[in-house]
Amino acid sequence: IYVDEPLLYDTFPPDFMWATATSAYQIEGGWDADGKGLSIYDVWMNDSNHVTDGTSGKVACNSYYFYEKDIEALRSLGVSYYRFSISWARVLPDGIGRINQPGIDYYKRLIAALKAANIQPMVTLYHWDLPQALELMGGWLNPSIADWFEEYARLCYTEFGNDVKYWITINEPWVIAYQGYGSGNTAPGTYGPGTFTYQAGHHIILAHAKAYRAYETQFKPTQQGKVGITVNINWYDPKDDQLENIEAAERALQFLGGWIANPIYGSGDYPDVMKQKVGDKSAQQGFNQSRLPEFTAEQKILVRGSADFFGLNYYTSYLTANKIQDISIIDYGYDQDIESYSDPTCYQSSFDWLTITPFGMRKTLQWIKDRFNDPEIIITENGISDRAGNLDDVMRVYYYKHNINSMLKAIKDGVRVTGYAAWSLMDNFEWGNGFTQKFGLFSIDFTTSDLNRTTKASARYYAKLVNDNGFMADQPCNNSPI
Ligand code: PNW
Repeated sequence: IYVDEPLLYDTFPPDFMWATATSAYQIEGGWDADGKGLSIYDVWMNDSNHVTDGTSGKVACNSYYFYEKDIEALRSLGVSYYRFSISWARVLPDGIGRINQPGIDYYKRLIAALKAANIQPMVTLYHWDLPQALELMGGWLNPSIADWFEEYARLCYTEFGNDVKYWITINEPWVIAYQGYGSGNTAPGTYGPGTFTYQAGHHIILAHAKAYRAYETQFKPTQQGKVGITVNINWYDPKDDQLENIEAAERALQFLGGWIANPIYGSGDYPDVMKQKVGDKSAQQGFNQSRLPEFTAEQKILVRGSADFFGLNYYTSYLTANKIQDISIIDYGYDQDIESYSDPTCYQSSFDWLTITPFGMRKTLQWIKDRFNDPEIIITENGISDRAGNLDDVMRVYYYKHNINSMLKAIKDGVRVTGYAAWSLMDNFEWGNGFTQKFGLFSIDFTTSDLNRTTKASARYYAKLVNDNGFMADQPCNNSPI
């Protein structure tokens, strides 16, 4: 199943987009500054039981005030792009209607300062921080959210679109739908693992498509940018070469990635295997229709082809086996009839779900190319955390070196990867893990008020790689044992 290959010493295409990524709630702070409305994370993180260290993103990296420090760090990396997200409630405190001008002004200052530093913005419209006012109307379970999101997207295209050429509508629909409205493990904490999960996912796809079509028809002709969505996919290998396990691994990938990607980049509809599994189980469970919603013919036309590139967040890989699950449990996870686990021979990070599996990067990219019509792909996140946060972060250097090399191999295989964003620029508020899981290329001492960004070894390594635009055989660090 797995054949290790030596590092490839070669460079990336000349215009390859090197970047780092962050998100609004994880870095901005200023949670109630200058007329910002509340988001579901302001509400959720107010309950210290929801965060392992009892903290919140109220201040975080304080980028609302300290964004110049972020730009200084980006400048020292030499990256040409910065992926950040806009806080919906900062620009539209009620989610729709009333505009908060100071919020608009903040993003204008940030974008202007980035461009002055020769760094292009790559902007995510939605990285999970839904305005609380919209959650009170049902959030992602209300079909009207497609229109609410379109209104918000139009405002952003209007205000920032002359300077933003890459838009990501929504970050990781899987997390929003399953964690937010299924298991209820994160905001807004709604529980409906086998029902709400699919309904939220459905509305996310439609919201994305409406925002894409708004850009395509009214903004693209003059602004000439690209709009995509970011899907999180981890790689699933079968645990052995038995057919039922090979099929289980493909099923896992289809439930995770195909769920969102097949409607948008593939046939315009959910993957067959999902329709079949969820449909059969729903019938056996006594539902009079599938728990997986159906797209109307009109919606399929709206959704199909509604992206100019494929945003991929890739972190890790699992081994997979077929496992027929208990039919009495109504849950997106159980619907898949699989079990999966981390390969114990791979390095386990401090985060339970994340082992270092660079080979999965190349395989995931090839899988996307093969299943979804060879789209342009931008890696919008890839990274690893530790707890100690040492400046001498050799394990992170290893992770980036080998994952980026694996991506280079995929490019040589013919996959159209045009950009890469490391997660994350700096240590930040890692959702339910607070400040205990550190993903940064730069370290921040959160006990100080200046919150200075300090270079880690991984930042120096990444800067060199970016500067070389790839891997030079004569660089000593490229030949080192890590
Ligand atoms: C991403 N998984 O989420 C998010 O986009 C970031 O905001 C976050 O900080 C980062 O990963 C690190 O956690 C993921 O279970 C959540 O495979 C879960 C998974 C992957 C990515």
